[in-house]
Amino acid sequence: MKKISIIDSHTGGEPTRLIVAGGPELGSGPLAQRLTLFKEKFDHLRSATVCEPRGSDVIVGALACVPHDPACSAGVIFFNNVGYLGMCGHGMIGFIATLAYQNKIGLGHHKIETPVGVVATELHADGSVTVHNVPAYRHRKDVKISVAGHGEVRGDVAWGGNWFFLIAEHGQNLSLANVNALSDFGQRVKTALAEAQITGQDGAEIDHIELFGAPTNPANDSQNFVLCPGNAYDRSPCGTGTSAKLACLAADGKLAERQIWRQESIIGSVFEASYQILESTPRQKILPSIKGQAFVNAEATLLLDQRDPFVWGIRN
Ligand code: PYC
Repeated sequence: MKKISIIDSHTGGEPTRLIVAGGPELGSGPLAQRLTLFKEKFDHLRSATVCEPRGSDVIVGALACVPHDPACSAGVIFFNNVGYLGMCGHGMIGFIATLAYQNKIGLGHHKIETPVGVVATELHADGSVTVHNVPAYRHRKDVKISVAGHGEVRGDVAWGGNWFFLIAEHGQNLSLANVNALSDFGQRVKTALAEAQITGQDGAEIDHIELFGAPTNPANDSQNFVLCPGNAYDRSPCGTGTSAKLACLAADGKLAERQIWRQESIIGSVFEASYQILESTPRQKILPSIKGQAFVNAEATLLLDQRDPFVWGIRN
């Protein structure tokens, strides 16, 4: 029977399931190349790990990899119930906390290789982690779309390691009790974007929808609701979504360089974020930093019995 060893953690309520042994053999090339191999030859191991009946739509998976870049302490590929993620902020915080739990890293700075670039991280003495994400930027401002059942909605398209459509004015009640309606609205926005052929750079699909509202805690700057590609909502404030938000705030001159932005999630967990300007070109690029905390909450062995008709998960 095939076995996969995993360590689970959560970052601000959002789970990360790290494969530490028994994952796909992807060789030793750059992580972008290994990701292609994962998708083409081993996608059944993605679904076996994160989809039902072993997993759930909410779980983000991560594969620990030996890095190709010798400057990096480790490498990681993130995935979910429907596919793969370029970067994942909450997942990276969970990855660092898990490496620390395994005594593979100590306090301080660690470079981590991902398929979309090298991410610098810092493990702090209190267990919190800062992720200096890949460069973020706003691609389009104030894009108008027509959302079925809701009418005209405006938002920004921004990259924060994944593609986001960010909406401030949406008429929705941002609360945990209302997540079904928020998810339905987010799915309609995604459909409207696809129908209007509104994409990220080079035709990339915008697969994350992010709504903003007033924070429930006045110590925070904003609350968000993030709909992820597989239609689960992010329990954390979403590291890549917060990075995309920083890019928009920076482009609008609403947040100064190094000023702290406290982003609250739909369940009340918080990431502390700030940015540095990388390129002051018309399409300004920023380097976002996201600080949060993860807790390891399970260590297990997945058993893959070939007689089980759902051994590779319920795939959609
Ligand atoms: O934290 O970047 C993030 C993230 C992406 C999808 C779920 N979480």
